[in-house]
Amino acid sequence: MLTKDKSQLVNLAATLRARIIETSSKTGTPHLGSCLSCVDILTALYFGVLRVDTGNPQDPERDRCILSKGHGAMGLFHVLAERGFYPLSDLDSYGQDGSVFAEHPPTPEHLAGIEAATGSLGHGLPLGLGMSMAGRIQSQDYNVYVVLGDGECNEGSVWEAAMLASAQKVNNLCVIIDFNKWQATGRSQEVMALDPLADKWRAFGWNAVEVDGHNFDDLLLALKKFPYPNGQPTAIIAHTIKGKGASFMEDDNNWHYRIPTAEEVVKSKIELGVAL
Ligand SMILES: Cc1ncc(C[n+]2csc(CCOP(=O)(O)OP(=O)(O)O)c2C)c(N)n1
Repeated sequence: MLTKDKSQLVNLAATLRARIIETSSKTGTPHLGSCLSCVDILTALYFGVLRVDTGNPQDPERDRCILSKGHGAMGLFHVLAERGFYPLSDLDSYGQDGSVFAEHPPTPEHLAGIEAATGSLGHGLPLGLGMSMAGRIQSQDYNVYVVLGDGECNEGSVWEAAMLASAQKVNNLCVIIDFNKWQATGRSQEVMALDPLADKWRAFGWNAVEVDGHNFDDLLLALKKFPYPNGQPTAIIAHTIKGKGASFMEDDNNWHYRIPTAEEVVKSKIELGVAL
């Protein structure tokens, strides 16, 4: 875990957003809105909570973090580069033929810091649950964090794993839901209603809290309260805005697929206060 104060985290997240927007523009790759909504969640995890060692990325005692909404890989790759898993310049090959930085999904065989190949939605939580149970069986003291999309919560496998996790009292497992209220083709509430989301997790036997997913005080408080002494797994429902960081992308689901022009990159950087 690295310790940074709140203003450092805010500045870091702005820089990461600018880099992500630039990568999308330069490489012509989509899912920008999806990446931007979970930047603060990933920043809080990797710079405030996770016990990972970039010098020993396979340390058996490391915390595990799975970005289950694998289409947000471009965001995760930038966070991992900043955290020191590889040089930022390596990301120049992102999304190109033969690159280990595959647009969708990340693969653990090729890249330090990636715990699971995700991208087909609904698999991160079952995988994370298996890792949590393995840790308990092997008496290893690590935590497992799984970042889910809200649309991803339409997948039945999410709820099957949720049921098993509480039945097994797996308390070293934490889900963070990037609740940006959109999925690829529309409003999550209209495609398949999720409300009341926190109560659904509670009904499945989980601790559930709701936070502002762009507020580091909120995020870190919730993340640091986990694991809870009642022995149950924890769901943090992080209310977020798709496209967060560039006013003209925020809450506009066109940015699930749209690629920013060079002018839009400049405009975003000005708004983010990041040097051009
Ligand atoms: C099993 C599966 N079905 C469909 C898709 C196609 N898909 C890619 S992103 C996406 C939307 C996911 O919405 P959400 O989890 O809310 O993520 P957001 O992009 O809104 O952050 C879908 C359906 C997929 N990747 N996997």
